[in-house]
Amino acid sequence: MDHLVAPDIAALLDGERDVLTRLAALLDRTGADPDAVDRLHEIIDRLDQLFLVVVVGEFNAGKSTVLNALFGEKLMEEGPIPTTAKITILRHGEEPMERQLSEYLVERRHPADLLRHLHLVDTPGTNSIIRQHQTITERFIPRSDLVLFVTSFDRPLAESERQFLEFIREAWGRRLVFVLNKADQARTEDHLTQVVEHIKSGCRDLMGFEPTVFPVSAEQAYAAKTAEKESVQNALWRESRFAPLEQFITETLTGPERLALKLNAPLDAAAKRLDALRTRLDARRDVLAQDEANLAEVQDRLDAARETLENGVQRHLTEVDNLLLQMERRGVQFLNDSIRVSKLNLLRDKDRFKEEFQRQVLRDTDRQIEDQVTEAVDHLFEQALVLWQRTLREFTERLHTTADGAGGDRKEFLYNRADVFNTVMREAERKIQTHDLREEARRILENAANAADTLQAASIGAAGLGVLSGVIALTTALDAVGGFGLVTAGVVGAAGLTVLPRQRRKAIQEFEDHIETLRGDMKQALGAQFSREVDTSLAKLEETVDPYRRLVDEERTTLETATAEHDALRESIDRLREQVHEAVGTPDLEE
Ligand SMILES: Nc1nc2c(ncn2[C@@H]2O[C@H](COP(=O)(O)OP(=O)(O)OP(=O)(O)O)[C@@H](O)[C@H]2O)c(=O)[nH]1
Ligand SMILES: [Mg+2]
Repeated sequence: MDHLVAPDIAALLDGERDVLTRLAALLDRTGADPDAVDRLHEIIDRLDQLFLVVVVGEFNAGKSTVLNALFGEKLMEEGPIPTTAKITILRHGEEPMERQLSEYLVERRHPADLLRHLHLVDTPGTNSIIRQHQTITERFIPRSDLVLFVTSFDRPLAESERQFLEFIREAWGRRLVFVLNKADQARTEDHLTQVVEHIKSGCRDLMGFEPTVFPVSAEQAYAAKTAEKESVQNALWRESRFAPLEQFITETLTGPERLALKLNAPLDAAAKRLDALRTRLDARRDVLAQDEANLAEVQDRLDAARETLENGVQRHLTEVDNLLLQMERRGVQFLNDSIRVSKLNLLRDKDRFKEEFQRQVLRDTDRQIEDQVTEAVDHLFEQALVLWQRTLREFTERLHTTADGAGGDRKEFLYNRADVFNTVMREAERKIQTHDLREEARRILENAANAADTLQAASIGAAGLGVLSGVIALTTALDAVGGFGLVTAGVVGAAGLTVLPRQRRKAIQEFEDHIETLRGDMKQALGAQFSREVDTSLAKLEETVDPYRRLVDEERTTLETATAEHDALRESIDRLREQVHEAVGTPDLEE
């Protein structure tokens, strides 16, 4: 483009190329619509090409006729049905010729001087039943530098046009001027003025600015240019009101204004895409905040779960202690009843004494303790599962509720999260259900027994008998009995009889002391074991949330990086806009 070779302009174009390239990369990284990214690349490709004016509008509005009137030649096919099916780019060429550039793109060369300064583009009409026409045209909008929006007198600013305008202006920031065609259909001047005002106020409400509107009759303008008689030409030309539009295209758009438009167009597009990105990032940040709240909630639940689980276990540990207390009571009773002169036979028979002790005192206390521990383990896992299921169910429900209310990208995003969480939930259940409770209980008992054995180092050579309660209780009992030397027959004589009450008291005392120690040891060892068990269960549950946590961490990083890049791009655009303004001014197409 002739004007664009100046070095400062070239530098501005480089700046724009850089911004657009960075933006395209950012959009790509943040999962934007790939079509939008393609459109940005097309803008980049066109940066240093000739000014591009695209004529758009609904089918039958008269776009092709406007172009034909401009050239005074039937370059484009006209017709009362959806007619133009391809984008046609009019470019300068000494010899008229036509070639197909791609499936929906035709290039037509024409020697008109105007085309040395700009490219004009005819497009398929929107809002026809041929949906493809609209798609073809929409795809082409972003790379335009200026849009001529042709609407017709018989249906100015229809609802479908409103949507298309939003796309042109809000999605891509294209600048536009209106051509109100078929002005010849207005019965009075007043009618025409009303329609022009209608378009202006409609635009003000819709897009916040009053556009330039050219009311014309393209048909009359064409007829004027092709009429034989000069008088007819002049009359028709005046009636067509085509002159201001022609002047705008051939003078304004070939003057300095064109450069201002040309340099601002890519910045406008970039700013709009950045706005859209911002909206998406904001939405994702909302979701992230929810995710973070959800994770915090899960953590709170786990903390609360710890208390519930520990309380549950505690009940069983108290029961174990009760069993030992009952055994103690029976033991005291037994020793009290047995260490008497009347029971000398029993005292002399070590085996029988042991047997009686076992029958009356120990009974099946060891089995009962084991049952309690198994129940505690059972309870622990059951509780953990219930708590976890509840937490996850609530969580998933919340995700789905949010996702149902959300649209587009965000919906998909939330469903992805719900999926991750469903996987987490299944995994948690699987982990919990595959626990072998008996096995777990035995492990706890063994560990507790080992701990208790170490504490009770004095309780002699009884290791290896296996079950904790049996080992310790029996050892204690034997120790208590053996401790005062009644077990050998020889010792018991006349002297022995006198000391019997004292020895009874001593035996009971020692037995009570042993049981006391045993209770303390049991409490400590089992308590420690269960506490560890609770930790492990909670850690396992926490682990199952890890994929989700990682997802949230990743998303946080992505959003932080994208936001920083967004802000940097915004600054670059603002800076470039100032530089463009200083170099070539700012286009003003509004009234
Ligand atoms: N009364 C009147 N009719 C016009 C005028 N301009 C065009 N027409 C008629 O409107 C119809 C559509 O004109 P086109 O130029 O083919 O319209 P288009 O916008 O290019 O339509 P598509 O290519 O289908 O999108 C034709 O029948 C034209 O003759 C005008 O100024 N006044
Ligand atoms: Mg057409």
